[in-house]
Amino acid sequence: MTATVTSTSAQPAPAGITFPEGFVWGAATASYQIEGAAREDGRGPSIWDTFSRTPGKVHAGHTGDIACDHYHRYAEDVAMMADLGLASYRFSIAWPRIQPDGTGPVNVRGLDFYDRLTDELLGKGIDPVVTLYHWDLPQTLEDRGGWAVRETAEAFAEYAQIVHRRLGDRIGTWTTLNEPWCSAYLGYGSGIHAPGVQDPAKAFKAAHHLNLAHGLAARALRAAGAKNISITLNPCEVSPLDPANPADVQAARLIDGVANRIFFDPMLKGAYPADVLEHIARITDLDHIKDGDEAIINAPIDLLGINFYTPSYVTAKPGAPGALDYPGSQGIAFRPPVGPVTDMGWQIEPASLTRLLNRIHRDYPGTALLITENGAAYPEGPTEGGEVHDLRRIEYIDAHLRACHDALAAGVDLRGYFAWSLMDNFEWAEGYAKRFGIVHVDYTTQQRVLKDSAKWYREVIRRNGLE
Ligand code: IFM
Repeated sequence: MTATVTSTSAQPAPAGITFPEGFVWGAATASYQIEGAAREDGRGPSIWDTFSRTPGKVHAGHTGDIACDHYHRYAEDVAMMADLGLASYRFSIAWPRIQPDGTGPVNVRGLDFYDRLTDELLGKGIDPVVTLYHWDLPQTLEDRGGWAVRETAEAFAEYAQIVHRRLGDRIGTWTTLNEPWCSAYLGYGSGIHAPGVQDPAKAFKAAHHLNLAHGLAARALRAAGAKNISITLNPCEVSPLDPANPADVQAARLIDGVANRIFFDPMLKGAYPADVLEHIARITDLDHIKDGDEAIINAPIDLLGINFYTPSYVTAKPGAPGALDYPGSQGIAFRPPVGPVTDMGWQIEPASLTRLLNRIHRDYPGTALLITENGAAYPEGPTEGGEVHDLRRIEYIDAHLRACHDALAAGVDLRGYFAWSLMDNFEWAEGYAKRFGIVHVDYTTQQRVLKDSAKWYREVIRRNGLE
């Protein structure tokens, strides 16, 4: 059965659209969120094992110990991907499976798992897109300072080479990091993610060392023969609440620097913006940024992954405490969401994605883009008949695909779209309480059920477009 997208407003139904030939249709997951098998086959502990065991950090004390048990059910999951017609699958590799201590001895059984998964995908004609780091840092590295120290960036480049040596003959696309914004600012700024540190200076040091890790790994992968090298960022379109108010415009510029340009500019232009460096210098010295670092971070990439969910609107508000995940944002207030929101409380504004893609195209010309994540959390579960009617998710994805198409029409070099997520999973601090999957997972039985959105997405892929 194919779900029909019905408009909830009085607007006429939107016209059908077709995507360019070769547009890549995929779905994405991440290791800690789905694999489980947290203590199997020599895997070492990660910061998320520690964090999720720390009382009060994760909803209801949930952990990724079992998650979707994908480590054991990967073949069944790949068959499901094939049934959906996915051309590509984006997954991440758990560093602690490969080097349980983050440096030193390699755990071959960890590599074996990704070898099996890769072969299973290729056997079904699905192109594997690998992310080397999606937040599960080996705990030993955190004990030595984590992303706040330079050694972690150097260790990451070594780990990248180890994985490439084993899988480089079969993996086409290599993504270094997923969303360094989250690792730096949620991990070391607000502390709502592992390792749970609240220290603005460390947050900025982490941002730089993540940038450096990307550059060092990109260089090493290129030297080893990798062809398609990328990073995934989660840029946010930050708008002034009142565009006519210079103070609001200045507030938006500051947040844009901390959220976006601190990553984009060294990677794609080879230098941190002056205003961002000035801002960081108000919080910590700049000794952690060494001569030559920006050139390393500027290593050429072939593709830039964009994860998009929601926009931000900010206003200057003297006395406002600011947000810990935007260090130094005192005096700035974030407008609460307006209009419809997802189960995460995130405002739904597809046109913001079009504007964001156009802006990246304008400010960083020549960069090929891929939507590596987009989707929505909604709670719908199976009816008595065993179906999951998640119409709101279909509407969300439909609207964001139209936004992508608008960007394509404006000349943006957008190569594909990956739905987040293939299946319900461990949503970090929210545990299993938030469901992003187009496939429903019953965590008691581990049964997978295609939601209406998955059946609808299958038709979108088949048609290479929307009705
Ligand atoms: O689940 C996360 C994913 O791991 C990274 N991007 C955002 C998703 C939804 O919060």
